[in-house]
Amino acid sequence: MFNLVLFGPPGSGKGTQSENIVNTYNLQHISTGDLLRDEVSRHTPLGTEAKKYMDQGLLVPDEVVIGMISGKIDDTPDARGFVFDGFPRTRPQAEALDKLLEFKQTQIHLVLALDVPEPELVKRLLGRGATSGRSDDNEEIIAKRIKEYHSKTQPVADYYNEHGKLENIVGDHSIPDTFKTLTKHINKYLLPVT
Ligand code: B4P
Repeated sequence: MFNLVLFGPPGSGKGTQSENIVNTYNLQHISTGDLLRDEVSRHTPLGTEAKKYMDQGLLVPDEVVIGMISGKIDDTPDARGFVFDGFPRTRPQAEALDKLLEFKQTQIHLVLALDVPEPELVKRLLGRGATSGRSDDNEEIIAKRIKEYHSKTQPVADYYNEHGKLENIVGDHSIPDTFKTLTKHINKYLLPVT
């Protein structure tokens, strides 16, 4: 089994690149953003709680997100591996994921961190907001998300760096060029199936 974390600030392209990666390597995609948006659209109690945070550009509480992930991993016991997209986003989430995977006798093998300058992030998120109907479609919420990223999520990169698993990737090249760079790192662990 091969498990990858795709890491980066809001709008760095985690969702975009995850799609390409799971198709190329036949991995399971776990996006906490997608899972939360699904809960919101179905008006579940979890979704109603999560929406309060998401609409303000804040992270959803750790216990909510960690509970969701555990069930999702159990759904596909025969997976070739997982791409964790947008998770972990806090150090407690990273520690919980390590414990969960250890219990399942596996681990995170590689963390690829997309590095994109802030003005480009804002531009992309405004562009996505114009068509997606997502709540982070204005500069005030985007600024809050980036602040939240620096205070709570950036320490996750330090955590994986301490464990020798982090690779930094230039993320402001074109989508295909960025993908090519990502595959160079993944190919050291796993061969493409397509
Ligand atoms: P997410 O759904 O994870 O998404 P994101 O960070 O906004 O964007 P991503 O990096 O995936 O960028 P994308 O590919 O779309 O988070 C949403 C919210 O959910 C969070 O704010 C939080 O409240 C909550 N949440 C999620 N996970 C959580 C957790 N673990 N704990 C707590 N809360 C959690 O790319 C953005 C745009 O750029 C797109 O339009 C794309 O087409 C474009 N783009 C991508 N790559 C490009 C490139 N190379 N060049 C030009 N454009 C590019």
